[in-house]
Amino acid sequence: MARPFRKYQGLGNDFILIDGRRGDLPDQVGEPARLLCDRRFGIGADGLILALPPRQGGDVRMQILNADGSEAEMCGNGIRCFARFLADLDGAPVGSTWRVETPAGVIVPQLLADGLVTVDMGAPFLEPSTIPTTLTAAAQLPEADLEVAGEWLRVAAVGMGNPHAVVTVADVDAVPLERLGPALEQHPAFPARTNVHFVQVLAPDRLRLRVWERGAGPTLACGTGACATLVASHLRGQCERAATLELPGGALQIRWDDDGRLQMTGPAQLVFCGTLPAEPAAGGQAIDCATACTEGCQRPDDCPSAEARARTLALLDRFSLDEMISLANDSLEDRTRRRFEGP
Ligand code: ZDP
Repeated sequence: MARPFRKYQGLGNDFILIDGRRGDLPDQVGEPARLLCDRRFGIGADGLILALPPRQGGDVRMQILNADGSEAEMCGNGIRCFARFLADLDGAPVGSTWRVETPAGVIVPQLLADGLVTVDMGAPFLEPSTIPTTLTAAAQLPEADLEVAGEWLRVAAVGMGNPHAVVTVADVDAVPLERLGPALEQHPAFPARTNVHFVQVLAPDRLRLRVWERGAGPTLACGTGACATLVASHLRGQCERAATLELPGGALQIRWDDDGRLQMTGPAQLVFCGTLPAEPAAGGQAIDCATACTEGCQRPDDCPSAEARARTLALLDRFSLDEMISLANDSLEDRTRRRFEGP
C-alpha cells in the first residue's frame, strides 16, 4: 500500500516522519531507514521517525532511526518535529502537549506560538553505566583525557537517554571535525558509540557548538547534544544554568531547572509532504499481472491490480453492451474523424 510521509526540519536537522499510530507499520525498519535517509537514492534526511501506538499509558510512542539504520534512544530536534507533525495531522492548537514514550523515558513537548516547540527533556544521566561510558566521575561529571586520532582531548560524558561526549575548545571553527568526530564516536570509552560535541564558550549564557552525530555524521544541530553540552559546561564552571546554544543551523534555548530537568526551546518546520510507493511484492519484484497471472491471480490475498480490476468491473456493471459500443464510437478519435469526414 502506498504510504504518506512528511519531511520536517529543526535548525537544519532533518527528519522523515511517518504516522504508524494505527499499528500498521512493519517491524523491521533499519534497512528502509537507511535507504529513505540517503540523500541521493532516497528522500534524504538525518533520521527517520515513526509515530507508534503507546505501550505504557502515554499518548504516543516515538521510534527514531539514524541515517545509518541504527536506532537512537532519543532525539531533541526530532521530538520538536514530532510534536509539529502530530499537531499538523490532528489539528492540535498552540499549548497542546503530548506524553511521548521513548527508550529514554516519557518526554513531553509543548506547542508554542510562532512555530516554536518547548520540550521537557527530563534529567540528564551522569552515572557512567547509564550513559554508557567507561569514564568515571571525580565529582559529578564523568571526565577523562582520551587519545583521539592521535590527539589528547579532555572529554566529558553526559547521557540524555542517548550518549554524548563534550569537548571544550578555544575555537570551534578550527576543529577538524571530519577526523576527530568519527574517532571519538567509536572510541572504546563509549561502548554504544557516542554523539560528539565541540563547544566554545562565548559568554556565561552563550555557547557555540559543532556536532558530529552518532550514526549520521556532521549535522547542523542536535537537541539532546545541546542539553548535554549545557550540563557539561555548567558542571565545568563555564556557564550559567540557562544559555543560548548557537549551532550551525541556528540557536536553541536550554535551561537546566533547579528540579534537575532540562527545558529546550527551538523551531520545527514542515518542509514537504509526499507518498512512498507501494512496497514491491515478496521477493523484491513487483508482479506484472498481464503476463504473470494469465493462469489466475498469483496473490489473490493482496492483488496489486485489485483496485484497477474493481474499477473495470464496476464500469462493466454500469453499462449495457449497446451503451459501450456507442461510448467506443464516441471516442475522441472518432469525433475528430467525423468532423473532417462527415458521419
Ligand atoms: O543518539 C543518536 O544516535 C543521535 N544521532 C540521535 C539524534 C539526536 C538528534 N540530533 C537530537 O537533536 O537530539 C536528533
